[in-house]
Amino acid sequence: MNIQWYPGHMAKTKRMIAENLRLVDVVCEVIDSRIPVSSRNPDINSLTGGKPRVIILNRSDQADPAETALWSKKLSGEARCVIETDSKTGRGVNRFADAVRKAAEDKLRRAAEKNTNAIIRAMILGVPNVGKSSLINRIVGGRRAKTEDRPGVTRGKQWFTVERNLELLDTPGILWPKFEDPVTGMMLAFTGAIRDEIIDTEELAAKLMELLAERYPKAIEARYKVRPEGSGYDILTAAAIKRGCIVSGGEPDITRISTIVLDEYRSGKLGRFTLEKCTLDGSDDITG
Ligand SMILES: Nc1nc2c(ncn2[C@@H]2O[C@H](COP(=O)(O)OP(=O)(O)OP(=O)(O)O)[C@@H](O)[C@H]2O)c(=O)[nH]1
Ligand SMILES: [Mg+2]
Repeated sequence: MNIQWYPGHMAKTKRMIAENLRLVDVVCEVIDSRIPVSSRNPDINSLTGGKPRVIILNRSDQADPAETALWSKKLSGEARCVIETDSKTGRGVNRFADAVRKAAEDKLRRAAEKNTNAIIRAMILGVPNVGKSSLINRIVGGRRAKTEDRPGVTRGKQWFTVERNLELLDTPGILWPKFEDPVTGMMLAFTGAIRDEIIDTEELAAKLMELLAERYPKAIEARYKVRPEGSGYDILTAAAIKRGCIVSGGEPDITRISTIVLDEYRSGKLGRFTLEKCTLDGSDDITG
């Protein structure tokens, strides 16, 4: 799958992270629980220069819970704290402040020794549409950060005060260099991290169907009343016929069924699916 992206974004990303890094004590890396490999920056370790990190497995409500638990365990080797959240309902978000304080415990201890008050500042980092601003709204209460169901909503950086001693920096979603890798690009497109306008909807839906039919055949069978066999296009075609998506002339309407499948996957109607499985042997460790 060929997804166009502008050149030079890598340099811009590096600059953005470097500039903000000087201002914070903790980096909060927000990951999409459905794609814990593709939604991570492969250069995160070098880019964040050893700053204490909290990993947030967001959208946990949309992922396979058993898989998320495995990922949580695996990623705990890379962060001071890993938490699972659903920023839509707020589930798990109550663990956030403590996680950040734990990550910043060196600074807090030094301040306590000097009898001073330390303000902990944390930067929220992640791919577009993963739920960074929603997470912040859940933490601070209300709808102070702008959120929308499409990538590219947050434009500039913005500070939020959680409590007297804790401040959060919301940042625009950024795509990573590995995004040019076709599998990574596809995973990010499935979940909605990449604008749909630059993607071939039918090709994307066919690829998603193929993957889901392989991983979660029963769910596909139950939802679309089709046999989860053959190519992604074959399954889409069968689903179009079952759903009555037919164009004049009697041909199956692949465009329409493609949009339906992508929407149903993204809204969670199909079920809780993790598209990237966790192996605990370290073979899918992308940060090296
Ligand atoms: N189901 C579910 N939806 C979520 C979750 N977190 C965020 N969303 C939804 O995802 C959409 C995007 O959320 P945002 O908070 O705007 O995402 P963002 O990471 O700030 O996006 P950018 O600013 O564009 O980078 C919104 O429609 C949210 O309601 C979650 O944990 N579960
Ligand atoms: Mg945002």
